[in-house]
Amino acid sequence: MVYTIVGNAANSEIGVILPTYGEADNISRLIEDIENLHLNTSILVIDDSSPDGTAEIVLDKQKQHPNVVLCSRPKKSGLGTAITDGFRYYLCSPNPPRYVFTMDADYSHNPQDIPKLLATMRECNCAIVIGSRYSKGGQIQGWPLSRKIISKAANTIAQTALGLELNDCTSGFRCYSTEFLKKALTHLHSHTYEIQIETVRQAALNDFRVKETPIVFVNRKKGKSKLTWTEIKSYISYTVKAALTS
Ligand SMILES: Nc1nc2c(ncn2[C@@H]2O[C@H](COP(=O)(O)OP(=O)(O)OP(=O)(O)O)[C@@H](O)[C@H]2O)c(=O)[nH]1
Ligand SMILES: [Mg+2]
Repeated sequence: MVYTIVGNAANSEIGVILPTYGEADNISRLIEDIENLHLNTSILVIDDSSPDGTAEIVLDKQKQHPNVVLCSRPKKSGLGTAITDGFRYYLCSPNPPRYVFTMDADYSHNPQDIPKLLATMRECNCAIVIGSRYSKGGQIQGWPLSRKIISKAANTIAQTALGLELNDCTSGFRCYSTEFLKKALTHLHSHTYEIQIETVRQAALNDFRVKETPIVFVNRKKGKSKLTWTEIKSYISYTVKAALTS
């Protein structure tokens, strides 16, 4: 696949990966709100040639914010590969950030929670800090019952099949230490949403610590969900195979 990368994320302490497919209504505000935290961040948008012009909005934002990088991929290629491409980009940069965040670009994850996850990471010096919807103090707002059931089932499957002692192993709002990512990257092969399980599993297998901090997750108000049966089947298939081989 040929990727186009525009921008430069050099010398930031924190890298933020935003995977996007059809997030034109959300991306501008999200970038601004991350910038307004005034942390030493760079923002890497991994966009799969969204038909709604997400990439053009990001290119426009670069004029004001040179720390915004756009990686354009030719076609929709899955959340898992978007995240691992983001990890690869940061790890291959001349001066990688110390911490790498992943968050959804639909505004379900509040950028105001970034400092909270970061504080937990700095305190505990762990591999991953998860923004957890299911820890005490965490919440989900605006999801219909059907979506809550899918999320709970996905968590229960991963917890029981793989023995993961986490309240929320599927949350995509995370802070990773670069040290952990360097060790884990070659073992990450997920195409879609199972990337969230594969990463915590790698941490567990290699005795890295994972911590959770509560977040309030708000259902997207704009744009469409990309979660389909294809992603659900891929998630179940990964978890079952991982359980059988562990
Ligand atoms: N680059 C890229 N990004 C993706 C892909 N699939 C999903 N995303 C992005 O990943 C994030 C999570 O996807 P969502 O559609 O919000 O999925 P979800 O959060 O599980 O489901 P809802 O919030 O209920 O819609 C969003 O920022 C999406 O734009 C993909 O194939 N490629
Ligand atoms: Mg979402």
